[in-house]
Amino acid sequence: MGSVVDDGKKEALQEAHRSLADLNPTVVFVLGGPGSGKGTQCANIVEHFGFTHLSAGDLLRAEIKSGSENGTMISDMIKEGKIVPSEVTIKLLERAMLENGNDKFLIDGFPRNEENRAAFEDVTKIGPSFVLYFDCSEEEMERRLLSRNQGREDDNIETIRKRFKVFQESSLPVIEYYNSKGKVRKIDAGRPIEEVYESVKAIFAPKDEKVNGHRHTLMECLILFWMKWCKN
Ligand code: UP5
Ligand code: MG
Repeated sequence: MGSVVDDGKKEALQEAHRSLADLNPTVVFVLGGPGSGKGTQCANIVEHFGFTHLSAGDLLRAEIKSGSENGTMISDMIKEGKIVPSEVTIKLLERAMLENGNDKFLIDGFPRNEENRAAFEDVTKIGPSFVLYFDCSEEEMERRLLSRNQGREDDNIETIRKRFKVFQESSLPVIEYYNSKGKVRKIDAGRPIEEVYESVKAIFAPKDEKVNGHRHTLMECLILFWMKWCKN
């Protein structure tokens, strides 16, 4: 039998899962190797398309700073480039989504392995609308990370190499999984920031504004059909 505190925690968690399922938000997973530009491009998308950006890495770093009971474990894992247990990350993502109240989220840097992916879908009952995948060479990503200078503990050459290995071995299979479901939108992220964003924009822009500047709306099609019909 669990303690009263444990039972209380369990109930609160179940309540969070239910509320999130009721909210049924639109979710886009933003994936790509370390330094591929996920955070940079998410900031652009937020500005123009009304999404809320949730970086799983930022949430974990905030959890360390808050002095939570999991802080030391998270910090040790990030220093080693390892993937923090799904339970911890999903709880942080759920809480951030519920507190925010928007119904459109960019989830950046998650899911990072098959277990993350399956657990998120199982717990939240939410699947992504699509997956934005920033494809970039390791050489370019390494250059970017080593010149970032934001004091991140994992931006040293030893940890960067470990992060690359984990991305290859654990995260790429997640992208392949979603690719097999036709959900991946792959972007060449090795180009300058503005060029990458042009490709990103084309994916998020409403279909009516896409394709050589003009595509007829349903109403325009009906009017054109009616005019043609009247002529005949
Ligand atoms: N930059 C960006 N785009 C550029 C461009 N096109 N041309 C030139 N420069 C460009 O960009 C990195 C740097 O490159 C910046 O200086 C930027 O100006 C420049 P950024 O947008 O920050 O890239 P991003 O892909 O977000 O890189 P980041 O380092 O954040 O990626 P990671 O996936 O490694 O980091 P994250 O914070 O997601 O995770 C860190 C760790 O947390 C993981 O290794 C893991 O240990 C842990 N974690 C989990 O365990 N579980 C999770 O679910 C998430 C994280
Ligand atoms: Mg980032």
